[in-house]
Amino acid sequence: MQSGLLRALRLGSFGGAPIVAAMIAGALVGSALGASPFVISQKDREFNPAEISIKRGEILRFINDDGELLHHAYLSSDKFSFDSGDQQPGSKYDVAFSVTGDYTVLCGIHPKMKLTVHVAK
Ligand SMILES: [Cu+2]
Repeated sequence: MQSGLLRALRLGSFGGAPIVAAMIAGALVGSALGASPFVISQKDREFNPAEISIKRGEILRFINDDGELLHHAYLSSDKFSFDSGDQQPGSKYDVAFSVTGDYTVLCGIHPKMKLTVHVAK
């Protein structure tokens, strides 16, 4: 697919070429920086990473990476809330953060687990 795009560039429809070049650049940047969904591991009674900055509408994927422990990610605030329910080992739960703000996600089973989420516009 990429070689097809490059060939189109070389053959050069003058109006379309800059747009195609911008699309290729965007794809490369996206893969280099990582993209939504962003994986949050729950293991050894910690969220990893413990802090993350995303943009509104992007998705966090909570994965229980523990062998035996349940986890239960939740967020309760005036602006935005979610509740994963009890998560079995190996299970995942996706949350789209649709409202900008700074949030603290907690685990209903392990009170010391904290994840700070910054959601920008
Ligand atoms: Cu937990």
